[in-house]
Amino acid sequence: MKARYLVPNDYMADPAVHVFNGKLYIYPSHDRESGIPENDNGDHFDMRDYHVFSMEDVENGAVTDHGVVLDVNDIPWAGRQLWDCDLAFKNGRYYMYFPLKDKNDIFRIGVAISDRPEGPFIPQPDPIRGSYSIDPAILDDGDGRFYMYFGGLWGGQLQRYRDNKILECAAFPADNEPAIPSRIVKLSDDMLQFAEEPQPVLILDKNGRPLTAGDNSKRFFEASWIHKYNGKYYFSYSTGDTHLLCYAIGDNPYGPFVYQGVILNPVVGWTTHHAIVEFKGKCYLFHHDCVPSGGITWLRSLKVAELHYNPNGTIQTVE
Ligand code: FUB
Repeated sequence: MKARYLVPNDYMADPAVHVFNGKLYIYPSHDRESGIPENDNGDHFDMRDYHVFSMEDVENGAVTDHGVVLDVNDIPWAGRQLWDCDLAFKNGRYYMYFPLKDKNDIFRIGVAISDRPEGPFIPQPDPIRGSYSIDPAILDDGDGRFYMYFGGLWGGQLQRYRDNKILECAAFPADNEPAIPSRIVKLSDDMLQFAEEPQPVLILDKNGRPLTAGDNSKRFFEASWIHKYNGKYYFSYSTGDTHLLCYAIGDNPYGPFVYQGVILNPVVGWTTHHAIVEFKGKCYLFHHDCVPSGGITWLRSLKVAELHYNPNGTIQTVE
């Protein structure tokens, strides 16, 4: 299949993608031109709402826009910046998890609920207790347990936390120290809170050593995604300042995960972000780039490409 853009008339990024009721649903961030100058905090990514899109066929089919399903003005605790969200389905309800800065400019993760995959979604009055940072990605482990992976460096504020406590000052490890990890946490039965303390997601090299902070073409930066293939857990993520999408494989949701390689080489634009989903017997990589906006980092466009596995379960790099 030839890679293709999905929403040519608007800027959408950070896709989360799921199959519900035999249809494919896309939950992206909605980029816009806010006029805010670009900086390392990502203030220029000032998104204010989410749309939902659906497709019956990835290769040639139409993409249906279900319109605005959640607006920052409807979230009681909102400050600014609706970033990458993800979805989960349980007992007839759809739960949308979204990062948003609160009124103190601290990223927290909120939940909004709908009885339909295409929304609209009604936000809970408060963010999840103990939540922080950005980029929630949900694993439905198929046994009634749901896990959230989350976290992002720099503008995502993960460097401001250690052992789930906020630090007085942001702290980055030295280059030869273990990298700042993404986090994993089990969700409560009602899907509205954490059921435990978040734990680090350890990524090891092939010799069993944790990836270091200086290994910035391999270590975690942001944009967690998790999927299962042949009974293994594939944790994938962006390396941020080196602009790669990489992956690591583990035997259970908590890891450790062993680094395997690159899924997607750098695209046009600073950020790279993705979802991997199987639909109608094929595997797809949804991601974004900034080609249609002429390289404007904060105006990104949704794209899909087919993804292929090698017989040993490794993923072929998409160029
Ligand atoms: O869209 C804002 C941020 O950019 C996301 O949360 C990150 O993953 C990066 O794509």
